[in-house]
Amino acid sequence: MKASLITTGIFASVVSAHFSVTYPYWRGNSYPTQWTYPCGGVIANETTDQNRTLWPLDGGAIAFKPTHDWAQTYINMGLGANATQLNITLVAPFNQTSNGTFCFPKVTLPEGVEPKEGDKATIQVIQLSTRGGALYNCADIEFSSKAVDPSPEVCFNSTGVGAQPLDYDGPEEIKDDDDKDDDDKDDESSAISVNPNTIISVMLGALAVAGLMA
Ligand SMILES: [Cu+2]
Repeated sequence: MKASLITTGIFASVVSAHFSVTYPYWRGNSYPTQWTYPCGGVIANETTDQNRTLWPLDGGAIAFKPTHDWAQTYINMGLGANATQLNITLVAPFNQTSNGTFCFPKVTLPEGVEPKEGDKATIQVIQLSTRGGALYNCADIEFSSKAVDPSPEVCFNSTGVGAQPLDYDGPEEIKDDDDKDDDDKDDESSAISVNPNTIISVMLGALAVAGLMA
């Protein structure tokens, strides 16, 4: 009896956790099957295509709502109307901390990715949670010059949420480091500043401002 109660408790916490993608609006509710690669078990079809969002040609906002205290987070993209290869990194991996709404106001496209008006793509958000479970969500987009930025009610960063880049600086960047710099705090800030994805720095800056205001 005790065992079954514990099992029920675990099951309930798994179902109530997970995350949603609020902008671009996700392909569909994936909560029951969110661990299924590549899009949380939500298969693209005519109905889910109604959730496709117009997104700027040079990149746009991405917002999601995690419910785990922390999760390693990856944001990728695949090109095409029904992309199965989601192998373009949009945001360098980071550790999401605390809960609420996360928003990257402007995720730019990597060099060489130059979509044309009307091209379609899928954005994939992956979260690796506390126990190692991988959770997936997709949001389908159409690149368009008519895309409108989400409202501040949709794209914002909740008080207390954070994003710490998962850095691997690599040999080249270690060479660039100042060897005389022994201060831990300085090391931390330089790790953020050398991260190739400035979006995260921008986000951290925004969060710092939000923290000062709170
Ligand atoms: Cu969960």
